[in-house]
Amino acid sequence: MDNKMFCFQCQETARNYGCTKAGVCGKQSETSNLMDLLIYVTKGLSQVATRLRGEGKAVGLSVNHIVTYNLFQTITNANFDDEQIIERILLTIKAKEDLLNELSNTDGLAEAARYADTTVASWEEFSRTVGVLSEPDEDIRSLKELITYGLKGVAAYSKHANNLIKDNEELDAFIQRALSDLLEEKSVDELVALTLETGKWGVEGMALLDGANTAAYGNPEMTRVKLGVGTNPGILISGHDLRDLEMLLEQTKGTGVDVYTHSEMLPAHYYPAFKKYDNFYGNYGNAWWMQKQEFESFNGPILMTTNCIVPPSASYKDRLFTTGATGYPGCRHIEGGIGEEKDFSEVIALAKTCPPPLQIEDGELVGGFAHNQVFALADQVVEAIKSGAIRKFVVMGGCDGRAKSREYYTQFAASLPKDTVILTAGCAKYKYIKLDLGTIGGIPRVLDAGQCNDSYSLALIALKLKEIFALEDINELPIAYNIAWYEQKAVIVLLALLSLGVKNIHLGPTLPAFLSPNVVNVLVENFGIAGITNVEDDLALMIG
Ligand code: SF4
Ligand code: SF3
Repeated sequence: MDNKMFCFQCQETARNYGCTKAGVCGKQSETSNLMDLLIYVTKGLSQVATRLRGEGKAVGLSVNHIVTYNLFQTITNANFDDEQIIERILLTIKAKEDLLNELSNTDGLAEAARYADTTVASWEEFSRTVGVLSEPDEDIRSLKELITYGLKGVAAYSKHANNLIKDNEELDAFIQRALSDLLEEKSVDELVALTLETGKWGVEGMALLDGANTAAYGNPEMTRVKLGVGTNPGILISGHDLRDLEMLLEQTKGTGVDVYTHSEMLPAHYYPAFKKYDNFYGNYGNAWWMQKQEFESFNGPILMTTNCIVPPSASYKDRLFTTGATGYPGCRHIEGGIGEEKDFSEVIALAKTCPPPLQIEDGELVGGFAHNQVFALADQVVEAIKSGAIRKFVVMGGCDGRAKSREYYTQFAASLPKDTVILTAGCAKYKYIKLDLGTIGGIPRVLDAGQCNDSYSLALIALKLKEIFALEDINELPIAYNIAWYEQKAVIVLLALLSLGVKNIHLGPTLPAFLSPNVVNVLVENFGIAGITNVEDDLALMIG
């Protein structure tokens, strides 16, 4: 088949097989092919950097930041702007050539580490030879892509930590070693081992970000977040980057412009440091995929700090701004690297000319149950488990998405027995967080830890309960896992849970297209991974 592109990295991939003409997400084939080339040259840079470390030579932070930024830029719905991707490919080749000059032994380097063609016109044809399908063996391809997507996820998390001037150079060295390994011939067993190692480093990446966020903004605490709107014009901020939010709040102070969160930025309200801003109004709307109608009715400018961007309608495209690794052609991009103060004056000036947001709902929701807050409630929680008031926890974190089949998660949450508690993180929560599922002894039945990276908190909570109940195995806890996935951050969350020994995770609404039947078998046999069926049967299976 003569594909114009090939991408199968997300849950919404065409026919649960692969996007071959254009992405269901709106990614054009040219962009997809450029991204394949960007990953290729990033692997090349990583191989040279890994070799240099092997020779005992230092690799600068700037190289680490190039690698993680590039991986982040290729995550689903992060960047649609060919010009930005071309710029990254050129910059990566240049950085690699500079490092190559420092390397003593260049024997046996992969072609990607030698690739130095900066003639943009020649890339389209070449990029088609280095994409996903360039690996002919289905199982090797499956594992290599699984690892690549996990690395994209952990790269995104470490990028947010970097923005708060926190780095874990061992994690960066791992990311680069793994990318370099993906250029080599590897056996299935070696790649399975590398997959688990990627999960272990996923835990480290989430820990790095958790440490960075809490050091800068305090520990999330139980918080009521307004869902309605005020009378001032507003700016809607989406994505995961808390440093961008902090700069925006500082710059909007006293301007008469309110700031609202959308989708994955909702948990910012749970941090003590952001509560001091009077103009930090509340949350507007739902998960990423509802942005077309919600950005339209919001009326004011929207700032995307990370994925997920949906190709914008003309009605609000001139109000959509990108920053960081995100980009969309024709939308204004706010520049600013690590440690630099971004200038949001253009966004604020536009907001002042806009009418206030149109109210689409009212009331409030409750969240802020990251590890510190749950540990503070530990006595209550343990007592509720011992007394039988809480029979089971269900981890329902991950992503939301467009597919109608995801209504399953709303029904599943609503049908759970009243003595069960949902632990969540990520935008999957929008499927049930507004259902008003009540409380058990004052403990809400939906405990939202935060963004998808705050799945780290869910792991810490599980480990804490294991310690309190003196259990040998994390799987003896009364916790079921019913996780929804969409993009690559959910992949690293999954790998992180596997590396912590969590078994019997249910993954939906479909199993990833990039998992070959044999790789699925490995996951089933070793980790008890399963898909979902229907609410009734899954409730019987998971809750009993
Ligand atoms: Fe298709 Fe998903 Fe890739 Fe977009 S990110 S091109 S929808 S597989
Ligand atoms: Fe992902 Fe868009 Fe929801 Fe962080 S970023 S979870 S889908």
